Amino acid sequence: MTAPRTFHNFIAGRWEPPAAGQYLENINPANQEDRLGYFPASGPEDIQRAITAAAEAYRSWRLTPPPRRAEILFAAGNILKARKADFARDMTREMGKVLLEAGGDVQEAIDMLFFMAGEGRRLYGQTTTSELPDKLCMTTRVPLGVAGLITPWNFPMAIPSWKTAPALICGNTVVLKPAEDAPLSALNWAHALEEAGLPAGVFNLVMGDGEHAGAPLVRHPHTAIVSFTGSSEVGREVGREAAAQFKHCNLEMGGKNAILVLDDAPLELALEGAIWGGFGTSGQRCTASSRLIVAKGIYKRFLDGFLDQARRLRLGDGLDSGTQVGPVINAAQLEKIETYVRIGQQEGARLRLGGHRYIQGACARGWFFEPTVFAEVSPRMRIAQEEIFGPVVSVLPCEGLEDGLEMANGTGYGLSASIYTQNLNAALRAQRELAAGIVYINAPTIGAEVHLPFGGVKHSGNGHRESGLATLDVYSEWKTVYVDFSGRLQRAQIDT
Ligand code: UN1
Repeated sequence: MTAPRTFHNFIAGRWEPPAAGQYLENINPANQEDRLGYFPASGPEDIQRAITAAAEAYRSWRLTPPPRRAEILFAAGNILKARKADFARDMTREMGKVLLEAGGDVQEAIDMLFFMAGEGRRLYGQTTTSELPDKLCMTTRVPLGVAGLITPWNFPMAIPSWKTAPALICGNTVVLKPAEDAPLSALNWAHALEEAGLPAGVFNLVMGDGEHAGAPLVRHPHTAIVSFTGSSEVGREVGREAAAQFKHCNLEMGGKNAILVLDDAPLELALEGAIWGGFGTSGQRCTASSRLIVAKGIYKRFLDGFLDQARRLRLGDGLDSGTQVGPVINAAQLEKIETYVRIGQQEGARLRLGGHRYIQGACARGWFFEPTVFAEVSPRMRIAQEEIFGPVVSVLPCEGLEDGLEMANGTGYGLSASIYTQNLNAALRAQRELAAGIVYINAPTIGAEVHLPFGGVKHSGNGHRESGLATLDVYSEWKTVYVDFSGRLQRAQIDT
């Protein structure tokens, strides 16, 4: 174990201490004795400096040809590839997910860099005809200015990459405020961009909490776009503030994602998917499969199998190769999960597995919670409606496809959803009817790829998408250009 170090913000190409000299300690959630170091507890003054630097850098970055911007993103992708193992280790230490998944998180950032770098030579617009002679019409994407990005701790490199890479390729400059529970991965991300040769001020990193660093970033009149991933409650505040100033605003929020298992589902496949979707990242994904809606003909066999597999999951430090489920992020999250377990019991759901903190052996030094399964959950119960963000899965019996779809759609959220069936008609009906931004067929509710749109309906989002080409619409806007080479005044709609 290394001695705690002190880390700094990255502003205008320099690593700088926070103005007020305050720091937050970053602790390994699997072992509170393992302290990763002190990271800036920044405030409005630091945010102001970063926005000033980003606004200054924007003047030349916006005019840098996109293929040149792309070269830097490609270089950053190669740096991440070379350091993937180290960055994954840092990630597991700071937020707990098992090493294999942390490697996937870094990989997602690599994928995003390469995908968006490719866009540097596309960023296609439209060229079209005119209703008038000797006239050409076209559209181009233009950047917005300074992008304020606020990211969560559960995908601490992937989500910063989802926002940073498209913002940069479109020609914006960036101020990133990562979650205070996982600043080291954001710092590694910043190092990769710096080493890749990004000009000073194009990307700035300001660490700290939401209240003191995040809110000033959203409120500042010079952030032209704000992009936030986190809870729906905070998202609502961000959206309000952005709306008041007519800023572009991208919100990615919670989920209460359902897997629908029909009677004809391939049982082993469905079980494997439900375990991975429910307990991967200790259930701390916005796409976690937190509800299993199971048709009555398969309910008993499915539940028995699920309990059996969940019981055998190995908890521990994510750095140990045998570990399948790591800790949860912090003590507050542990308490929140405990509260929901009590709520579920009071509501009359049957607690069939887990329900307690896990304090065996070395796990006593961390924030672990047993994989927890509630059965006979009914759709209106709070444990079937509210996002818990922990290793807690609710199993709901249903009659079949129609009933199951109604239950799946019966929450305020709509991020991802899934169905297991071998019936083609049922699968295709489900993909149409499921009220979710992402639908999986014969796979769990997690596993999105960077070249496809990611985001949800209802309280899970605000109509935008991250990833895929759709994200370009968040970080640019269209300019429509009419070129009249007739040499005379031509009046649209009139001179026909
Ligand atoms: C999240 O659920 O918080 O789809 C993000 C996935 C990942 C991203 C998940 N690629 O599982």
